[in-house]
Amino acid sequence: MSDSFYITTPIYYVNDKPHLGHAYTTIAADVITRWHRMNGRNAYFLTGTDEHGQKVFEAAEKRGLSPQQHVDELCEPFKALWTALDIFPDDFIRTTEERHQRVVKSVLSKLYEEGDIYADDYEGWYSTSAERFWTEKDLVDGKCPDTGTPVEWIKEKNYFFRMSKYADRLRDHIAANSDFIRPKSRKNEVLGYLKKEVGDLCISRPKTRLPWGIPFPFDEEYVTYVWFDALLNYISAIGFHPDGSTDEFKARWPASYHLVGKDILTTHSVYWSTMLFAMGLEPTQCLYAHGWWTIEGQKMSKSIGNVVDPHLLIDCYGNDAVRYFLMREILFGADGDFSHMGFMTRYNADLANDLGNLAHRSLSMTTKWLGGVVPVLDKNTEADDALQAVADAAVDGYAKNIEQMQMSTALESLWSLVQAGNKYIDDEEPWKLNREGQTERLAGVMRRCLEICRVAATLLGPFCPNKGLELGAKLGCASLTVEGVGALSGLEEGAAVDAGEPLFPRMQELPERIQEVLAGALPAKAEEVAEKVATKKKKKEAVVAEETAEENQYIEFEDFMKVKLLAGRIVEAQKHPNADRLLHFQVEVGEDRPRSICAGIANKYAPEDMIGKQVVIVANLKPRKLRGVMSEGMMLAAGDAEIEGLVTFDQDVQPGGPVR
Ligand code: ME8
Repeated sequence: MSDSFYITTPIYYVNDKPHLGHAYTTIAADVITRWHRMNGRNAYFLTGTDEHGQKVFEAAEKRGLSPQQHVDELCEPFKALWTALDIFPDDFIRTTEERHQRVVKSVLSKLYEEGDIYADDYEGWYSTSAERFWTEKDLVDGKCPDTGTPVEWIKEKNYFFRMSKYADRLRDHIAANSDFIRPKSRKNEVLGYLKKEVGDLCISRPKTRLPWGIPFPFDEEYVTYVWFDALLNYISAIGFHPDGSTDEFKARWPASYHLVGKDILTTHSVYWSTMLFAMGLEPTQCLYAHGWWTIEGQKMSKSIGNVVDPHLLIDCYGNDAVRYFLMREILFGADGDFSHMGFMTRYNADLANDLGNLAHRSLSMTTKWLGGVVPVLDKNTEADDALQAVADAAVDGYAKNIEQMQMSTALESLWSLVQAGNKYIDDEEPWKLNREGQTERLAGVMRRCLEICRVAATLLGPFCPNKGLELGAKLGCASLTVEGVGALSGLEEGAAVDAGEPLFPRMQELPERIQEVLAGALPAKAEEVAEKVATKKKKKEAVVAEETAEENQYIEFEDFMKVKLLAGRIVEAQKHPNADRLLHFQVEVGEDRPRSICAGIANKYAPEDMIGKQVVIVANLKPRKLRGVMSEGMMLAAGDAEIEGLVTFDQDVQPGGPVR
């Protein structure tokens, strides 16, 4: 792989504020850039704003501003959003900038001189909303096939780009380069489009109709078609000029990836590639068309009022969680639905539970039992070797997938390790190792858990840069390097660890602001959500209570008080008729008759030695039959599988008296 990696997003129209869709493409570009940088590659990431054209002109008119005032204002929310999402592009290009306009004009002149741009009369159906001409047969019910809006018949002189001249070369290029258009299904779509005859592209608009655009250098009556202008941003930003480009341009072109939504694949694959051919440049290495987000099952639209403001998500969920969700929830290339419940479910399952629990358990046990420093590894057992194998496979799967733009699958691969880490804790039972004083093994087990946290912190970095670093800091890890990341031995022994606050606090219900927005925009949805939240909340509370009890090994005093412990005196004892392990007793507990109780202590005690012994029994356990004999309580004893000794009293006590 070449050292230079150049990735772009579409440049977004400044006819409105940025929304979730814009955030999606730009987050993806940022994640990939971060990954390549982590691997020491010379990555360059470009985004920007598309500031000419009909849509922007109309938006400015609506606000009563000059187009320039309007675009100067509206490019700011895009820049601000990228900062809020911790996205730091290397350059942000605006098509109204002089550096861009200069290149567009030079390209127009050059191609005009070379005959690839020519003037002709044009007649056709013009759609203002789609900003293009259509033929009679393109129309659907006499309307624009793209936007469904009315079209008007226009005859006028225009300038054309000789796109038809390069159509065969494009067909050949697609056939010879299987990775040029991805995913594959999109490539087939473009090939289908190219089966039809490819005409020339009308690239001018008379100033009388659209005064807002880059004027033609050789005909001041015309401005450049917004797409011809906008596509050139990918090369104007990095120093292309038809009369001589910069060294930077020569080093970076062709771009590694243009990330685009599926809506603008044709313009990129057909218009842009043929433009590049005409300029004597190589096409981009890969056009990656991703899918489309719907919102709570509906198309995102201003009229429905369901346009998602990314700032609301950032404020309510945190920018790392938003980045994680968008990258994890759908495969890059497929369509997907954004719903707040879906967000909460994934957030809780992946971040609060899987990763949050692993980190919290590993760090708090290390703090409690091992002095809060990275402990020493012990010799690998079979289970440890198996864990290392999972780590190797997870890291390998992550790298392969992220290199292929499969961010969701990469995260899935990382999560296989996080989940294996949680299972390792359950299997190795560090609390038992601690109880039994097996300090060396306890240290080894905890060390491996912390190592998994390090792998997660490192590989989470491109997706959740803040949380990755935060987890790294908790592990006493000053730098998280990707080289050799999967070896479960990379932490610094003796470094101080810090459990601190949970990385991703569990969400019990949707934040109030989100509930309000839902209620305002989609009342039915809000009701449905409220209902789902209530049931989920109940279920979750039960799970949380259970988990907390298990995790902390603490119970509330009231819970302890529910257990009825009584002093008892054994009055009869015999072998259990059907089980060698069990003895069967009659125990006096101050009731009108002794209780029948079975206990698994036959390995330690003979029945005849038991008569008269004072014991502690759990008196309110639900009675149950043990191998055919009713047991109406449990006798307390020390030991786990094997009984070591019965709990008795050092003084005579009254049978039936409470034990606290
Ligand atoms: O098309 N789901 O700009 P634009 C996913 N200026 N992605 C979405 C989305 C959704 N619902 N909605 C928008 C333009 N996007 C031109 C581009 S490039 C030389 C010129 C994303 O503001 C997606 O990347 O309409 C889509 O391609 C882009 O926003 C369209 O942004």
